[in-house]
Amino acid sequence: MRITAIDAIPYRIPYVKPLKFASGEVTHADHVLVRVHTAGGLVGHADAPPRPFTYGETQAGIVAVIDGIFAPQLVGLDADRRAVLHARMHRTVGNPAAKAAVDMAVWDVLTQAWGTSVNRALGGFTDRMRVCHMLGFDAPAAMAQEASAIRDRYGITTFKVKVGRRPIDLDVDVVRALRNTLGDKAELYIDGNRGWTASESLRALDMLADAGLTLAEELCPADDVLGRRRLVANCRIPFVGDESVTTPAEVTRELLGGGATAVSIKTARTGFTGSQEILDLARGLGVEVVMGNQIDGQLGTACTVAFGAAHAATSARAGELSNFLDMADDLLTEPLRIVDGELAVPSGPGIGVTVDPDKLAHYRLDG
Ligand code: MUC
Ligand code: MG
Repeated sequence: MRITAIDAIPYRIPYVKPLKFASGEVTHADHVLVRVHTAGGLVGHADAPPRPFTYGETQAGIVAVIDGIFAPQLVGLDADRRAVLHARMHRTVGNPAAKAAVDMAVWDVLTQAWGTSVNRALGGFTDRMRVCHMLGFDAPAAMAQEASAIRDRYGITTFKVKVGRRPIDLDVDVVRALRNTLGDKAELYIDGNRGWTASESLRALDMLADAGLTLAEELCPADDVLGRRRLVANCRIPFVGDESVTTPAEVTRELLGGGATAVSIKTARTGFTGSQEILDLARGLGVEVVMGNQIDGQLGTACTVAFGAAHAATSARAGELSNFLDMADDLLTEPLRIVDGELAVPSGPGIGVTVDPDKLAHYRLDG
């Protein structure tokens, strides 16, 4: 099944509720839809969300690297020769979201051809995951109100709270307000996106010792090597590496160097192939994983749940699968639905979803 063309289509959909966090802010989904066409007529889809504040990629850069480098390297190759495909893409350094989207679009088209779903091809452990909702910066009362509205409407009881502001009391007050509003049974964890120093992080964790947090993610930069090691050594809950662990080598370095004790897996940056490598590595090293969110739309979220539900370790805890709820619209013909706090893997072949041509025509930026 020969690859005949690869499209990189920039599009823009506004957010109803912009997401703010320590390393940046997202007001629009300025993403790139990647399509892989094959000789038999099947087409694979995936989404590339540029996150300049995390990986340096931009929307124009993703289009340029796919159009200018990856497509010429890959058109003509049989889609099932994924090892060749990866060897060619990895001649170019960086560009994780662009590479991940090509990888996932190829998996989409291959599994369609094989008459199965990505979820089943990867392991098919279960067909659904519990959902965690990510709460961006706001005042304590507003964040508590948002969380209770999400819980009441979608049955979600796990929340990742963005922290990393100064003074640290602001975020400490947010966590306290959430615990008071949601009660003891809600799961709460925090993500600093490198906003605090190691000492600020330790102070915040001390102040929140009785808040029942289950995870702490990227509270300070991994590049503050000794400070980070001291923080992680003194953290009583798993310390999740996110933007510091985007490749198997980084995972190994951070885990063995004491910079993290758990790993966030994001299909938006490692695709299905790289996410599988990171999952196997994390399992081999005996650390917990969480399915993270790259502030994905519905197509990206469908990829996360397809992978997360495919394995026991990735479906053990709630996955970050709901931030598409903050968007004004999306590209799919059938919207994803969160019911009783769970998201089911879409049931179609491949990734299981279909892009609506009218919506794409409306939101695409390339004419
Ligand atoms: C997260 O977990 O950090 C914010 C920045 C990014 O790259 O991903 C999001 C969520
Ligand atoms: Mg994070």
